[in-house]
Amino acid sequence: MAQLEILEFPDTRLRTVAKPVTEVDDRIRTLAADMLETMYAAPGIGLAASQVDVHERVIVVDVSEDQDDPHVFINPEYEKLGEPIEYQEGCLSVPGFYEVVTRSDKIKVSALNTKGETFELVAEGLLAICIQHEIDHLDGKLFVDYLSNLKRTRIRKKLEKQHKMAVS
Ligand code: GNR
Ligand code: NI
Repeated sequence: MAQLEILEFPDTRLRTVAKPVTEVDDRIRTLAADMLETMYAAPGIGLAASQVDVHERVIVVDVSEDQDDPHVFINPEYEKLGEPIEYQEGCLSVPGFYEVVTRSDKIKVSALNTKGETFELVAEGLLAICIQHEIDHLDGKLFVDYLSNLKRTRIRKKLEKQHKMAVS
């Protein structure tokens, strides 16, 4: 097991569109385990491979209070089922900023599990929100993309300043 480094906005690598996984093998299982370790350590409720600079379609999620209900989704796809819901989101790649984003409150997800088997899941509430946030990452999209240009630019400038401070 290993903890991985999380890329931060406005790193352009976060804009890479991830490729489908063609074979669920030990390399992918190790990636998923390392992503879960990284997510729990952060701590966060989800993580996409894009955030650790691996541009393959793998996400991990655990929205349980005790952080004991890990989900791994490989090549996830979803269909919106519910109503729009507003929720204040954060992102490990945009540390320290929280803004309201509108998502679907219910989705049907299909994906592969770590054995390479297809499964389907109807997700609601925070789990649905988190899965949509993670699949956005696989498409090179961040929650700040839903904000006004003004808000996004302010966040970018603050993070760029912090990044400069951290290296000098
Ligand atoms: O830890 C996280 N919390 C969160 C809160 C509201 C909506 C989405 C999230 S996901 C985020 C972890 C993360 O950045 N995943 O990509
Ligand atoms: Ni995120």
